[in-house]
Amino acid sequence: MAREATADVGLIGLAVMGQNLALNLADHGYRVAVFNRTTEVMKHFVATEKPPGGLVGCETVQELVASLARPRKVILLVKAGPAVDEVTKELIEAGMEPDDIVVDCGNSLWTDTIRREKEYAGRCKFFGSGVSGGEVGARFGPSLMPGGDPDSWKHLEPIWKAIAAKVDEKTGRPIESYAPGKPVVGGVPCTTYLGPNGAGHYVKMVHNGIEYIDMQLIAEAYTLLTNLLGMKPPELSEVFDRWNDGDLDSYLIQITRDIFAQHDPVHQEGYLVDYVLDAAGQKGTGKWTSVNALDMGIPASSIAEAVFARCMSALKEERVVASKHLDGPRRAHDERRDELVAAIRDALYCSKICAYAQGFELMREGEKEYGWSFDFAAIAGIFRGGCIIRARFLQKIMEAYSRDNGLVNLLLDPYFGDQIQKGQRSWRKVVALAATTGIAAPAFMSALAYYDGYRSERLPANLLQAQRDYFGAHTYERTDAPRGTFFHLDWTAPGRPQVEIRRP
Ligand code: 2AM
Repeated sequence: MAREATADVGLIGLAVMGQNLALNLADHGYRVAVFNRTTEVMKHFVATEKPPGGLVGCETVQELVASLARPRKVILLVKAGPAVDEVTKELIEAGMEPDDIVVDCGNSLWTDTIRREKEYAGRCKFFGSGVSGGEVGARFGPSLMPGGDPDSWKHLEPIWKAIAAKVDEKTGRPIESYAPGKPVVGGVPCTTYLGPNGAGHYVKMVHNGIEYIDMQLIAEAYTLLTNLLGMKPPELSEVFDRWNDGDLDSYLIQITRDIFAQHDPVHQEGYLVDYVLDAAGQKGTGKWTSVNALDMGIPASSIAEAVFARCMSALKEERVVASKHLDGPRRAHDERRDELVAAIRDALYCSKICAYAQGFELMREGEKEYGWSFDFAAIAGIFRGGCIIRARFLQKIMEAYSRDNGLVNLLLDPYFGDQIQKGQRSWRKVVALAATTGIAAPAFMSALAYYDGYRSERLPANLLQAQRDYFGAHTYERTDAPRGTFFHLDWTAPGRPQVEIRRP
């Protein structure tokens, strides 16, 4: 039975993220047609929730398509991977037209989004949008990273701006409301059109890569505070609370503070964090970011290190065995408590700046590789609210790129250069202390190595090139010859080097 076109937007996939995004849309007055593969889930949702804009429960994809005003806009929140193609094809068969828009809001690989846009062209507009902020973000305002056909964006823009998180225009601080049916009024929305095809999903992926390293750095600060100073959860909670009142102010620091304050709900005494098994899982976006960095030759080493740190943690059984066999140094030091806490804070902050420098450098290469044209200030701007990496210092990153969108690396911005200058003595002290006391702090260490590598006029890669030429005749450039002129020496019977001129 054909349904009257009464809904403004459709949404498929009613797991928690889908339900919450549907409620967020309806809180802003949009009438949302909803469908879920398992019909019971949809029925229960529609029966229990009565948001202002209204929900239209659909038992079939055909019903959903028929219920939508043109151009139809259908948001997908189904499992990333083949399900996205299956549902898109179903939508096309159910009557989607060439200008109707399918928006994939899952964590899809950006190359899949590029492929899908081409594959479905002429049948529908396939659009991609990153959504960050977890369940609460989806419900009350996520950071949204849209990419796709610019004409389709015109139709999506008012909706995206309505449902996105908001920040204060002057301070850049999030304006939050967690009251159902009473969304935030005013403020700057945390969404901006990022570019065609996979640009949105690409930025979302890098966001997640930054999230991995941000979390790992906090975890390393925790292990140092615990192992060097014997801090227990309540004290750790106080430290993180203090750290939140300054440059480190961020969602991840806030939840860390709250996690340390959480008692164990099972035992009568003790803190939950001490009972949580130290084996981390991952869904893949950190790995994708690292693989992409390797593919493009960008040294996002700390992001990769954060992924490997999770892999190391997952080897729980092996580590338990190894801990009985492999010796390390004693954890003795003569640092003063307050000074060491402050130094760990500085190490965390400096490492974090390097992590963001890597993420933004990766996006700079990504835009070249895929022909996008990113506004980096706008990207930092939409990370200020709603998303997991939201933090006070993103305002500073936004300001840095507003001064110069062509900024090659965040470390070269005067503000951030100065911040590192102020913190680097402590940072080095903490990294050295981790090494001498045998505490694994791979992200702190790799961030420092990144910093020292990046500021090195000369690295030992001359030797690498000589070795490569020695065993494989891979050639080398000379410091006294123009770049692009390559030499080879027969190292076992040395004479004058042979010159090989290569033109691009
Ligand atoms: P389900 O409730 O029927 O499992 C997250 O997994 C969401 O994606 C759920 O709403 C799930 O529906 C939906 N989903 C996963 N795979 C799907 C598919 N192949 N087709 C339609 N929906 C799918």
